[in-house]
Amino acid sequence: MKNKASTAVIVIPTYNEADNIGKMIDYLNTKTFKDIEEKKVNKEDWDMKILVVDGNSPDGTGKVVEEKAKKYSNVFLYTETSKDGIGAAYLKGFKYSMEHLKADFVFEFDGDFQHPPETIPVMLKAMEDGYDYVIGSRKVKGGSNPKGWGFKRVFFSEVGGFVARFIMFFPFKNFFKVTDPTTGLKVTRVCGFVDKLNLDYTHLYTKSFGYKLQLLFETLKLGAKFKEVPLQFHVRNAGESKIEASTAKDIFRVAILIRWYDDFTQKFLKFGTVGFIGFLVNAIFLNLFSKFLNKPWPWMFSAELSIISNFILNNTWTFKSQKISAPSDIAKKFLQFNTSSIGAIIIQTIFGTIAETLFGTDHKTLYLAIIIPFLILPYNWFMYNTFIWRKKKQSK
Ligand SMILES: Nc1nc2c(ncn2[C@@H]2O[C@H](COP(=O)(O)OP(=O)(O)OP(=O)(O)O)[C@@H](O)[C@H]2O)c(=O)[nH]1
Ligand SMILES: [Mg+2]
Repeated sequence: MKNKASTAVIVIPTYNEADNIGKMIDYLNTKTFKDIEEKKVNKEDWDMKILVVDGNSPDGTGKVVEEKAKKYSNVFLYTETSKDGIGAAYLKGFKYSMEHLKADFVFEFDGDFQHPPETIPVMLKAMEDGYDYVIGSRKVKGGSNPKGWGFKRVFFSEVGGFVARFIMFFPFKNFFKVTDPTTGLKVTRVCGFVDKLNLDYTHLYTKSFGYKLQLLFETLKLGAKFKEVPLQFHVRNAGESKIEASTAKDIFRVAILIRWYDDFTQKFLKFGTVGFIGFLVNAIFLNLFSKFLNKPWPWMFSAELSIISNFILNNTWTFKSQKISAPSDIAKKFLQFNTSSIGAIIIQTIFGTIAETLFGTDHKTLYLAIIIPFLILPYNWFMYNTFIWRKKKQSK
């Protein structure tokens, strides 16, 4: 039995692209989609559609698309009231593709011939292989920047891309996997990914080009199986560039906002702050108890007090989303927390006592300042995330 063909919608935002869009629609339909049909690169059947999201261009782009829609039944036009930013245009396009065009996959694609149409079948092939999110990268082998780009544009693209990558992902695995975060050529699986994204464009940090970073980050966060294919990026065929002068600044701002507001970052920063408060509690009581108790007791008791402080602050702040509030649960969790913290108390008491024995009792706070970040913090982060405030597994 033949499998049902999947639908892929090539979403093309346009603003004053009258000299390009007609040629692009013809090219896609007569050449690219024919190649796909003839399975030059692909194995499966594809139902290919084109959706142009036009920012009500004054140059008649919409008219050109309307004419083409009469000629080809797979061409659709969505006209915005006015130019609203490329990010907003894409989200409107995604929504329309899902609601009206039965999209299984959506492409982000430029209509000015900067993205070679020949890359489309290659990207679909990756989707056939089970990927959820495939982007065209100028940085992998076989990919390239346009020959005609001046130094300034290359510089901004290279440095901007790297800085964005660094801010958003370093030091985690996506930093190494995503080589070209500002690329414009992408395809995303709808089921489980586009349909899980927030497509209300008012949630974007920017409606302009920087939305690329936000969508990239959010899609990867959904656990998309991701791949890059080489992109030979060209200079535009005709018409004027719409790249805004503020793009570089905007990309930088968006990358920072994405990283800052990410749950993990917030949790980590709060964890650090709570840890620091815990350290202060620990240090104050270590010194206080040392006035009337002999080692190892001050180490042990002050550690216990910092553990109580950490539990309260982490439960009400750092891990608020997984907060435990019923009194019996709190008691249970606190006991569990304390049990898992016994390791921390033991580590601290042993190393503190050893340090005092070897180097004298004058520098207790210094010993503590070394023991906590290097031994206790990694131990706690692991224990908290693995046992205490472990996220419940979400069923897919
Ligand atoms: N609907 C809509 N389309 C836009 C908007 N801004 C840009 N576009 C289109 O989106 C495509 C990609 O835009 P950009 O990559 O930002 O800029 P560009 O004009 O292609 O820049 P060059 O690389 O110099 O060609 C272009 O073909 C534009 O016509 C917008 O606000 N609304
Ligand atoms: Mg362009």
